[in-house]
Amino acid sequence: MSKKKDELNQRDTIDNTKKAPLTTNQGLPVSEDEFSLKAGERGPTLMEDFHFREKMTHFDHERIPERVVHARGFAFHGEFEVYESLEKYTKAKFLTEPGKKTPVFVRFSTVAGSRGSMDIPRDVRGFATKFYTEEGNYDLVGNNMPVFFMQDAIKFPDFVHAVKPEPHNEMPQAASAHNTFWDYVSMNTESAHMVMWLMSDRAIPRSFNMMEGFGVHAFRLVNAEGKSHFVKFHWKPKDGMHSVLWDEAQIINGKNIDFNRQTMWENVEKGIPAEFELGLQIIPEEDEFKMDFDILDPTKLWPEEDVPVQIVGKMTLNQNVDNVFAETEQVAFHPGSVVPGIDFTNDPLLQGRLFSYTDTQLIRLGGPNFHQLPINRPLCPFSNNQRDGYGQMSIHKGQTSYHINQMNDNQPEPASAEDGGYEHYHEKVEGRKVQARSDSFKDHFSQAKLFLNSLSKHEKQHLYDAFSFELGKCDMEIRNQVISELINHIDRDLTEYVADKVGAELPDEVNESTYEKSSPALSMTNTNFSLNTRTVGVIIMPDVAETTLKETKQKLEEQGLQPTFISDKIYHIGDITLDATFDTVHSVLFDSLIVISGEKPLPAPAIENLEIAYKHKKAIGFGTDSVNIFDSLSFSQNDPGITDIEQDFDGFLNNVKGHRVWER
Ligand code: HDE
Repeated sequence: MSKKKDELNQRDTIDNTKKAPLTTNQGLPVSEDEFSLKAGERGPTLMEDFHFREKMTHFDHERIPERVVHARGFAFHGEFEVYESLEKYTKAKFLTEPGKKTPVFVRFSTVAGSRGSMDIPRDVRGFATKFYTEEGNYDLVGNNMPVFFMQDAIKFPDFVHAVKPEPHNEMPQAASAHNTFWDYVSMNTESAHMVMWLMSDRAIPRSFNMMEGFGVHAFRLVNAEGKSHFVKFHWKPKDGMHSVLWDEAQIINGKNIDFNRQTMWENVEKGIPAEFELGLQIIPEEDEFKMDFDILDPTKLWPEEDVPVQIVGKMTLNQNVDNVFAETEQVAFHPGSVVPGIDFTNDPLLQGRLFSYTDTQLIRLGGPNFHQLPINRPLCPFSNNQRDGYGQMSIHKGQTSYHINQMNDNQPEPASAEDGGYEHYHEKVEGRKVQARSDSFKDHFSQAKLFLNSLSKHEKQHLYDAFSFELGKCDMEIRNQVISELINHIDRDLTEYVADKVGAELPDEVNESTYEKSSPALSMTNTNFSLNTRTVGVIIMPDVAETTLKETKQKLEEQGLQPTFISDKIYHIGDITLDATFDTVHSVLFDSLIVISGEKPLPAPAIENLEIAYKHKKAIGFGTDSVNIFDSLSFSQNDPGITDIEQDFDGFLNNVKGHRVWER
């Protein structure tokens, strides 16, 4: 168990699984919890019933404001292990002792939707990590996309107002496919690059363990000698990055709104962790101006081919929370929570974030002591002269609460940098006070084009279709505006395709970016492929032999695959009880399907599931005795990705591992 989870268990858990009397909050045992105190059996309820009043009052106050963005999230405990000392770059202790393990808590989230929205909208995913280090909590509050919608934090409220449901009718929920979002991005073209990411498959990840994470901004690493390097942080998923299809996402959101959180929660319960490697892109200070963009601009990525990602450690998420509200909802991240050896740059987006996160916790968690909540408390001791406030949970002893003091020997006392005190990097700064943006931030389209240039054929097609879907949901004036002001500046072919698809005007002038570079690392085809956590829906007919079922189950489980046996009702075949019916599951919830039928023809729901799995380019396997199923299907056993599992089980496994059969 990680140290943090251990601490939570020891100090803060009220274990309701154990036998214990029901008491009031004052500890008084309660004798009656079904009937309120009344004057006679049919009489009015009496104010005097303190247990009723306390129970109801607490209930009335059970909700807190959801996060203004990233409201829907799910979190896991785990640990981070650094592979080798990074003392060359940083003095952060959790990065300088090889093999050192640091407890972490990671919250994954969507951005636009409210707390009860669905798991797979088209959206950015938050990927926020709290490292409980011996030098205090370090928060790496990142996303699953490496760039952002704007360059200056002052524009964040405008952007969020535009992407959230429209204020006059609060529609649509958790979606960017509406007028105000597209009006905003076409009028604020610094969003162009990020919009390309949002329209790509990265916006609909298959699961939390199959997406990358990015710190987005350029940060600084500072070593013991005070030398600084610019750094960008990456999380690389061990299972590779994979996404669902948009058509599939829309069905999943109806069939299982909790799809992402449920799959990972279940895996962790089964003892299957999610693993990510930490990567660093480093640029020495003296190379600050060597790229063809400004490295402080958060709408630009540093191509991995130019600045390689050095893998420096591994994070393993292997424990579920015990209580979602206490942990996932009350966790408070802040990009300003750093440790010695990690510092900020002048990225104007980052600078604004440094203000926003504490401010938002004050309203959300109701006062200045939220750092004392069990999930937020550092594992190392902490002490200062901050006192009182709502929800103060500590009893500070002593007479003085100010610095400098003589009465208490000046305790608690600041530490020098040598003794672990945080010292801000001594950056030389000069300039006039101006409200302006550097010219070096003004190229909005080159990296949007870089991203497009880097995609494979099917990824490009998905992006074209995503633009067409989203603009198809907007008014014609907005479609025209987006086409002429935004995408015509990125790529003409994309512009022509989308304009034609949504019936918009095609601008006469060809004005596309001529940027020619590509970055293979941006394509999801260049990733890891693994069977880990992959699922198989096994459709069976009731006349299938018990031995066939047992063999299939064993073969799949031996490979680490997770089979779910499905039929029209729950049959008991020998000592096997089927897992699910066509009423409760659907092919969109699985990575692949197998069908094993006996003599009987396939029922309609089985046909529907197989047809949809085929449409979603999933691996489909069948048993040799089931060849006649193809009489009722629109595809044949010779199509790509359709395999006889008795003849070619490895072929089936390869198709599952490959995620999708794109050539179909
Ligand atoms: Fe955030 N962001 N953000 N953001 N952000 C919040 O803080 C904000 C930005 C990110 O799971 C809020 O506690 C501003 C970039 C994540 O609890 C709020 C700006 C990146 C999470 C806030 C940004 C992020 C948040 C809302 C522009 C990727 C969820 C609730 C300057 C690097 C953390 C909260 C969790 C949450 C402000 C831009 C990531 C309002 C002003 C860029 C993952 O403070």
